[in-house]
Amino acid sequence: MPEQNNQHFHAPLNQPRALRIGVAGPVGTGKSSILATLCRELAGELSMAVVTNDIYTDEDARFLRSAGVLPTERIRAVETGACPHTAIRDDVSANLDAVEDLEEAYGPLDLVLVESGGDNLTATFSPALADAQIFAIDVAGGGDVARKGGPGITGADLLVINKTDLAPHVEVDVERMVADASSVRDGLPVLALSKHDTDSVARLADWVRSVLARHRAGSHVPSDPGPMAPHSHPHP
Ligand SMILES: Nc1nc2c(ncn2[C@@H]2O[C@H](COP(=O)(O)OP(=O)(O)OP(=O)(O)O)[C@@H](O)[C@H]2O)c(=O)[nH]1
Ligand SMILES: [Mg+2]
Repeated sequence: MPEQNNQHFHAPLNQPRALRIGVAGPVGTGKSSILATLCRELAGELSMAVVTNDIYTDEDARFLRSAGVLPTERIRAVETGACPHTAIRDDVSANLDAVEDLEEAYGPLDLVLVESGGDNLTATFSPALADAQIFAIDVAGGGDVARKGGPGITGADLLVINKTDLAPHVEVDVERMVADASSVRDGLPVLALSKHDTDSVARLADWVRSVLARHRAGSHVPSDPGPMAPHSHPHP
């Protein structure tokens, strides 16, 4: 999709930079689909760009470009070459470069979405990269995932329990899963989502609008869900 005439897109003059929202979660829980959904819902009212992270490929960026939800040049891929959490938490410079390049090329932007590579339950964004973060789990991973905890489940700004349309096929009680998640989140929101359920998609878009409103008002404070569990990497 070629760059459109986006003259009607503009960020308020007093807005220093776009809101950066990170989307993290285990492999295959629907992160790219969430980005595609948000682009579909919001690109008509907000000036947006996207950064994806993959370990070895630019698969997610290609998926989003082919979905036609944003002008292709507004979708950048970072190939992390290492565990995804490294690039969203330990050394965010490649991601920050990509976000800043997009802002310079197409700014002023309202919203930049950053997709983490699929990682484990403990990977979260550094607040130096993401102003707010969504953590995605899905019903297909099992109803007990919400009880397993980890900083994304307990502390992300929004926890998405995704693919609720599949719940009957995998014998998961969505209400129970939402209740389990809510009980460890100390009042933070939990959203049961399916890309096929327009009401849930509208709630997701409204959540982003509400964070953006707070960001623009200067009242949104990025919070850190916490670091990942202790682990080590072998070095060559
Ligand atoms: N039924 C159903 N399938 C979904 C939904 N959201 C995503 N999927 C499917 O789940 C699969 C994985 O979705 P992706 O969006 O690629 O997941 P991801 O988390 O980005 O995957 P990685 O980047 O590889 O970790 C795809 O086949 C999607 O079509 C949903 O709401 N319902
Ligand atoms: Mg993906």
